[in-house]
Amino acid sequence: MLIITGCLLAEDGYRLWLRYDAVSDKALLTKYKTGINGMIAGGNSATAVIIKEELQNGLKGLLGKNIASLTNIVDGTIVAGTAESLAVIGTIFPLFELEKLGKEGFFITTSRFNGKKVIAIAGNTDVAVLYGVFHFLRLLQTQQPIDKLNIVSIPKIQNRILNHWDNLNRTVERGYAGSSIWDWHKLPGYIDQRYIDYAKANASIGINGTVLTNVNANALVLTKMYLEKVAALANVFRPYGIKVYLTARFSAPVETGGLKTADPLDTQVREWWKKKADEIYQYIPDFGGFLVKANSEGQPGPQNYKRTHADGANMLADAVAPHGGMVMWRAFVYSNETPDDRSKQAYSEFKPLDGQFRKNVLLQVKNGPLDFQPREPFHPLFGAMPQTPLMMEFQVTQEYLGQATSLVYLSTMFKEALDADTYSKGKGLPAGQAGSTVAKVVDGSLDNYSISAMAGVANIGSDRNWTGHPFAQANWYAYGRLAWDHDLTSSQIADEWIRQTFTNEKTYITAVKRIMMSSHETLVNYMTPLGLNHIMGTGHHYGPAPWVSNAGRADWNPVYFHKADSIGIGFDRTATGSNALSQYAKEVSDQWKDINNCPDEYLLWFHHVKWDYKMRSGRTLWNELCYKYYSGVDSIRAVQHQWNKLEKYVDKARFEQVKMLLAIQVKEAIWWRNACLLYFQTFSQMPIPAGYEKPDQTLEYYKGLSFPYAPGNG
Ligand code: BDP
Repeated sequence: MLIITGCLLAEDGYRLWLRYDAVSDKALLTKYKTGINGMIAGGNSATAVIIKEELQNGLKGLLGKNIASLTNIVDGTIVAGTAESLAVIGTIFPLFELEKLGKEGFFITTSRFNGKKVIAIAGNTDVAVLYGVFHFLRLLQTQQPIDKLNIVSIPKIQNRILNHWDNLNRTVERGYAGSSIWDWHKLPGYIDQRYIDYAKANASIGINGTVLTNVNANALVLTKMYLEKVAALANVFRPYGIKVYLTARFSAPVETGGLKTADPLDTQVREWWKKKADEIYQYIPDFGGFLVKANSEGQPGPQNYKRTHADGANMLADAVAPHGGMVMWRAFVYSNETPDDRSKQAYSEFKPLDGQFRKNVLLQVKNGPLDFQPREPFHPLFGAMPQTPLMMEFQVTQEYLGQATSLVYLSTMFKEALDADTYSKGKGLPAGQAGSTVAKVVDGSLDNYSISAMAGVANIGSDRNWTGHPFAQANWYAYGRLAWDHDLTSSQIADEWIRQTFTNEKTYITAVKRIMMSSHETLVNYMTPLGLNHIMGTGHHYGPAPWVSNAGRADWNPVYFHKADSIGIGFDRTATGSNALSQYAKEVSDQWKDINNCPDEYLLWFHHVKWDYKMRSGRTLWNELCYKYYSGVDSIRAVQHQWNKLEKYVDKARFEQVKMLLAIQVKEAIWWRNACLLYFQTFSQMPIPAGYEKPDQTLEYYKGLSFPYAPGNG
C-alpha cells in the first residue's frame, strides 16, 4: 500500500514482494501487453475466486490494463485451472502428465488451442493452480520473457510450515517486529485484513502450514473459547492452501482437563487427548496437527512420568491419526542434570528411539546441534534416524543474528545446512559415498520417508512492514522458496526478492545482491568467528556477554561454550573431549577431528586451540581472531557506504530506514568486536595487533551494559 504522509509518498513495506508495480522495461511491457489479452480461470471454489482476483489485480498493476475474464479463448488468453475445472486444461495436458504433478505441483506452458496462443497454468487442485498463478506473476514482476514457457514445479517437501512463537497475550517470544498479528481478543468476530494478506504472502511462496502458537505452550489455546478463534483463522487460510496447527502443552489434561496426571500411558489421559482431537476437528476439519516441545527448558513432557519421548508423541499421534493429523515432536532437548556436552544430548536421547514412533510423527530438528547460533555444523541426527521422518527447523526470526537491527540474509546459512553431506548412506548409495545431504534427509528421498516437512520460526509481527527490518522480509521469502525447492540458489532467491520488493534496476540488483550474499559471513565474523557460539547476553540474547558465568544453569553460560583459558579457547568435542564428533558418520568426523584439517569455520566448535596455534592464514589463533572481528566490522562499514550510493534507486522511506538500521548495525558490530576481544584478551594476554583501531571503551564498560526491556524476551 502506498501511504501519503503530508506531501510525502512513502513505501511502507506492507506489500512485501507482491507489489505488482508497473513493469519498468518499456519494450517488455509492450510485449507483455500484446501477449496477454484476457483470462479464463476455472472453478468456483473460494480458491478459484482468489485466483481470478490475483491475476486481475496483479496484471492490472503490472501491465496497467484491465484483463477481462473471457468465455471464449482469443489470442493471448491465460487459461488457469485443473482438468476438471477447465476443459481446455485437460486438452492441453495429457492426464498422465498432470498426474506427475501430485497435489501441489503446477505447469506453466505456452501453447496453442484452436489456433489461438494461450498461456496455460495447470495443476491438479485449485491451490496448485494458485501456486502457478503466483509463479507466473513472479515472472512478470521479475521481468522475465514469457513467450516460450515450459515450467514444471513440484514442491520437494510436503509440509512447508511457519512456527509462530506467539503468545495468547500477543507478545512474541524472540519477535522483533512488534506484537503478534493474531488479535485473539477480537477473534473470532473480527477478521483483520492482515490475516488475508498473510495467507496470500505465504501462498505466494508455497508455505502451506502455520503453527499459530508458541512452543512454550499455553494449554488454554486448546479450550473451546480459543478453538473458535483458531477456526476463524483456519477459515481465512484454507482457500490459500494453508493448514493450521497448534502447539500442545503436554500437561493440558491436568491444567484444563481436571485430570491428576498427564502420563501418556494412562487410559484416561489417552482418552482425554482423543476427545480433544475429535473436538478440534469439529471446529477445524482440516486441522494439521500438533507441534510439541516436551521436557525441554522447563516444559512438561512424558519424562515427568518416566515415559519416553516416543510414548508421548505416539499418544498424541494416535489421537489425531483418525483425522489425518500429524505430530511434530521437537528434538530440542537438553538437561543441565545430564553431565554431558549439551550439543550431544538430542542425539543421545532420540537416536535410540528410531523406529519407535507412529507413522504420523515427525521429529523436528534444529539445523544445528545447539540452538540456532550464527553458525553451527549440521545436527548429527540428520541421517541418523532412517526410520523416522526428520523435519528441519530453521529460525527465520533473528534471535541470535542481530535481532531487530541487522541486515542479514539467512538463505546462505539455510543452504549451508541443507547442502551439508551427512554421509549417512541412504538407500541406493554405496557405503562411504558422498551425496546424502541434509536436504535429501529432510525431503525424504534418502530414506524414503512417507512424510516430509520443514519449519521456519517466523519473523512476522504487527509492524507495518511485517518483519521490522525491511531486509528481514527476504528471510521469510527465502525460507518459503527453499522449503518448496531446496535446489534454488541463495543468489537466485535474492535476485527474485530484490526485483519484486525494490526494483528491476541492474545496478541496484547487483549491489544489493552482493550485500545480501556476504551478510551472514559478515555477522559471523564480528559476532562468533571461527566456530565460537553462544556468547551473547543472557536472557534477551542481545549483544555480546562472553563473560557470563552465573546463569541459572551451567549450559546457559557463555563460559561453558567458549572455554577460554590461559592456554587457548574452544570446546574440545573430539575423542579427548566430549566426543560429540562420534555422533557423525566417520567420513564427516574424519574431516573435523584433526585440528589441522578442520575447516576454520568450525575450529573452535570442535577444538580447544592454543592462542599461538598457527592458522592456515599464517596468523596465530589470537591474531586470526582479531583479524576476523575487525574484518567483520570493516565489511559492515563498507555496506553502509554501498547503501548510501543506492539512494536514487530506492524510495525515500525504505532508504532512510535501512540507512538508520545500518548505522546501528555498525555500532553493534563494533560493540561485539571490542567486548569479545577485550574479554578474550584477559586469557590470551596478547595485544591487539598494531594497525587496528583500539577499542574505545573498557571491558568494564561493556560488562556494565544492561537491557532490561530488550525485545522478544517474554
Ligand atoms: C531458544 C530460545 C527460546 C526458545 C527455544 C526453543 O531462546 O526462547 O523457547 O530456543 O527453541 O533459542 O524452544
